[in-house]
Parts: sequence; C-alpha cells; structure tokens
Amino acid sequence: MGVLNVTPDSFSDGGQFIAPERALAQARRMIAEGADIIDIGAESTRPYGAQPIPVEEEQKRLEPVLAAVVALGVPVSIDSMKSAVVAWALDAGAVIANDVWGLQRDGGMAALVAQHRSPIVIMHNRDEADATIDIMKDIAAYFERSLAIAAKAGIATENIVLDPGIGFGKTQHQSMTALARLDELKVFKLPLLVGASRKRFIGVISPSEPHQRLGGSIAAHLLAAQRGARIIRTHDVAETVQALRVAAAIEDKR
Ligand code: HH2
Repeated sequence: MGVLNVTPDSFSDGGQFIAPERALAQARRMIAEGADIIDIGAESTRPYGAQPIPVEEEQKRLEPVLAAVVALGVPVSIDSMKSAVVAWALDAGAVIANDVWGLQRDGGMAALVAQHRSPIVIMHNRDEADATIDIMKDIAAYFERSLAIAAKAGIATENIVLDPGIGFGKTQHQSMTALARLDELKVFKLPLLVGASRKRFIGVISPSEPHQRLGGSIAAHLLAAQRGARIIRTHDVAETVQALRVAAAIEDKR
C-alpha cells in the first residue's frame, strides 16, 4: 500500500504532494514501483501539531486528485476518520475505507461501509498513550469492540482488515511491542496491515529525521511481514517491494 498524502502538514511528506499534478505523478510512480493499493489521505493524523480540518477542506484537497488516481486502475483506499469524506470518496471511485479510529469515533462510519460493501481497515488508536497498560491486551480489546460494531452494522467479515496502529496512542516502546508481538493478532483470523513507515519509534532507536528512516522502516516492515502482516503501508514503495520480495524468495528456500 503506497501512501499519498495531499496535506500541507503530514509528518514525513507534508506539502510535497499538495499540488494535484505532483500527487498524480507520485501515485503513478508508486504503481510502477509495485504498489497494489494507493492510500490517499488529506488530513494529517500526526500525534503532535496536526491541524484538524473540516469536511469541506478535506474534500477540497482530495477533489483534484482522487478521480485521476482512481483512473490509474489500482484500488484506492481513503484514509479518513470522517464518514462524510469517506462517503464522498467511495462515490468518487475509492474502494477501501481506512479508518484510524476503527469505526469507534464517527457514528456513521460502520453503516456507510456496510452499505457500500467496501473493505475497511480497522486501526487501533487511543486518545492518550498510557505506558502502564499491556498494549497487546488493549489492542485485542479494542478490536473486539470494533468487530462488534462492524457485525451490528452488517459489515461482512471478509471485508475487514486489522491494523495495530503503529505510533497511534502508544509510547514508542509500545509501538515496538506491537510489531514484535504482531503474530498474537493472528487469533482474529483476519488480514493484518502494518504501517511503520518513517515513524518516530525508528528515530528513537536510531536518531534521524523522517526522510532518513528508510532502513529502519524496511527492517520493521520485514519483521511485520514475517509475523503475519499481509499489507504494508509505506511511503517508499520501490525499496519496500524489493525488500519484501527478497525476504520472501529466501524464506521460500527453507
Ligand atoms: N499511519 C498514518 C496514517 N494513516 N492508516 C493506517 N491504517 N495505518 C497507519 O499506520 C497509518 C494510517 C500516519 O502516516 P502518514 O499518513 O504518513 O502521516 P500523517 O498522518 O501525518 O499524514
């Protein structure tokens, strides 16, 4: 899954793809490099300093790019926590909803996703990190709540993807734990998505700016794939695809 942020303030690529022609060129490039899904977001979810924006602004940023990216022929997911934005994007050709609040924030999201029969990424999140909790237990309990909401709304199980939400409502160590113990989430018997790309825990282990975290991102993503992640969300498609292919080919020789 290649990340396309049409935002001025995303933590690693804010402002880079806000111009529609640059966003489209980036989508084309990621597809050529092997992305199977393009995830478009127009509101930053960074933990510090993100500007919450109204529906109209989010839609205004998406409008000049979404249909053009859809026309490239690869499934597009819409990264938004607002059901009004997701509804608009699904009508404009996006086919996957990516909700960083896992159906638990916007009361209209579950019914919308059920009605469209679209796949939904349910991501774990918390308002505040709490270093004292067992993060794996918290993630599992959160998924149970999201899955109950999904079932009640009539969302088909085969349309659900789970994501531990690396960097969301977690301490840096809890993000590492979620990656280290990702295989425990296999009990849900649903596909797992992981997005560790350029995130802050990498800079904690190895001091670096977001654009200098490619090596750390690849390390995290390879370990995630080994522990069962089926979808990897990344800003750096070519390098990640190569790493995953090499790891899979070597694994195949065992
Ligand atoms: N991470 C980000 C945004 N959306 N969605 C899912 N399902 N999983 C993630 O890990 C995830 C996500 C944050 O990364 P990015 O989009 O690059 O940053 P920003 O939110 O600042 O735009």
